[in-house]
Amino acid sequence: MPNLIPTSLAGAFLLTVALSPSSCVPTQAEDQPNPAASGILEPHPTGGKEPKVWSIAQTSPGATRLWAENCASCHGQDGGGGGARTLLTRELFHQDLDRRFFDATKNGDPETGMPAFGETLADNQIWALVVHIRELQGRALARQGEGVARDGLHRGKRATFRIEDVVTSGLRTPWGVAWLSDGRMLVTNREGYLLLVDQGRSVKVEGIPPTADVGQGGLMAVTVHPQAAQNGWVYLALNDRHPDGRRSITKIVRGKVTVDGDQAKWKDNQTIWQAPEDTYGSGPLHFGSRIVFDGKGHIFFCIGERGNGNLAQDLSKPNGKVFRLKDDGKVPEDNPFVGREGAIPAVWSFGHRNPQGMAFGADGRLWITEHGPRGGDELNEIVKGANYGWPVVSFGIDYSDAPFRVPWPSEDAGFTMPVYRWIPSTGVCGLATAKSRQFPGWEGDLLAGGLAGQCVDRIRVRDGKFVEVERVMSGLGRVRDVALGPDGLVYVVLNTPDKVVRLVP
Ligand code: HEC
Ligand SMILES: [Ca+2]
Repeated sequence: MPNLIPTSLAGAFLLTVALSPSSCVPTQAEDQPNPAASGILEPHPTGGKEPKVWSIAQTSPGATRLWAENCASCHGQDGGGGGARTLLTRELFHQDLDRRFFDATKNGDPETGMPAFGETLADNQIWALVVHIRELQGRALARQGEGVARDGLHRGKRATFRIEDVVTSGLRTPWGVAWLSDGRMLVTNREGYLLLVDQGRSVKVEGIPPTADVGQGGLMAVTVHPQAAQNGWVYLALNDRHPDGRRSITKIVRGKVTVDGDQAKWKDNQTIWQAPEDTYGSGPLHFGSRIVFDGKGHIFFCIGERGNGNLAQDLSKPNGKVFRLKDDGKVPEDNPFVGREGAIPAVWSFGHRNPQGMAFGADGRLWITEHGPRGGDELNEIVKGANYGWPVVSFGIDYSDAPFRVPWPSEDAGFTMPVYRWIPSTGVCGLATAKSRQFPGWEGDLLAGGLAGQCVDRIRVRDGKFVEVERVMSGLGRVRDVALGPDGLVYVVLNTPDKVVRLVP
């Protein structure tokens, strides 16, 4: 049943949203503002069945004010306690307690004296308070020097390494790295050029297709075919400009890099995937886009929702999707939406916000990191045909501090939940799997870069479940990509300063 609408919240207007798959917000034109981003979602008519509902306050004070007015009297302004025990402990920071915190705030606990707020606060306001607690904890618990070198050495829990510069000039917002079969490194630069790096010297690869350098988009992923020694194919994800000059979207191409003396050239260019013409968009946000091979003749790639959250739920739009194709661009017949009317047949999974990292794990599972709103960054295991929930559910709140959603779907919504979520956010970006004799202590762990967080987090997952997280590097710049080199070293692509470094054990 819908929650009671509290009268005590001056000026707050509440709306209940049924979380069933059909509550997916209606599609809208690419150029309109994103209602999900502003926290406004169309109410869903509660059909015949009575679905579980979360109450959503459409307008609300920010989480900081909600905390000051409702919670600080007992928990302290900073969460350190007073009338209650401190919330600022490592044990209470664990993601497994998200639901316990939400339920405690909503339902209270007569035994401890924690009052119930389910009658006076909407569910998304309660969740915003949990995010606020996590942000207070994050600030208080940030270990001084975590991930930072002392005497030039990073001493982590399972590895000790130093950081070495690899490329320090000629880069402008470097985005991705990959290695040709002869060991030479390719680096994409977002504004639209590809560099070939050979023993510290770099040359531009001439003749790659033009890139639209728009906001967060431009030349993005570079990936080399696993059989490149035989076939030479290099794949690029680039922002392709529509002939109208105003709109653009990610396109996947492949070509071969040939070297002649001091010159490097892009040859035999082929388009592997191009979006339907009417889906090119003008927004500057959330492009994705990474490319990985599964070793079975397929590529997987991803595209962000371009600031239009609703389109992530629309299978006829490329926004907010993971795609799967044969390496030559043909659609595999066993893709989940082949034959579904209106659906783009290359789609493999949907309901994503901004997937900017992608990697196969040591056990063959496919992982993406998804840049969420404030507090909603996610690590997701990608499963055929699954819906990852954006923008209907989210762990994040609005950047303005306003409540947004509740993270959990109703029992029947069928959303796939993240295996790990970052609260506070790191601006999660590139992702790699540590499969290297150089880092035996990290074997099989995921290495996730963070932009705003300027960090690399090592995440251990086993059998698809979260085990532990450690910040292994921090404070050297915005981390755009993490990759494993052919030498077994971990390469990190930094922005501001723009450079490529590597971790040497
Ligand atoms: C009247 C005092 C009081 C107020 C007001 C209050 N709390 Fe509490 N809260 C407590 C006490 C007492 C506990 C039990 C913890 C303890 O043993 O100190 C508690 C426990 C909690 C817990 C559970 C921690 C755990 O270990 O699971 C959460 C989460 C929490 N409060 C959040 C809030 C939020 C959010 C608000 C504001 C909406 C709030 N509290 C307002 C007194 C209060
Ligand atoms: Ca999600």
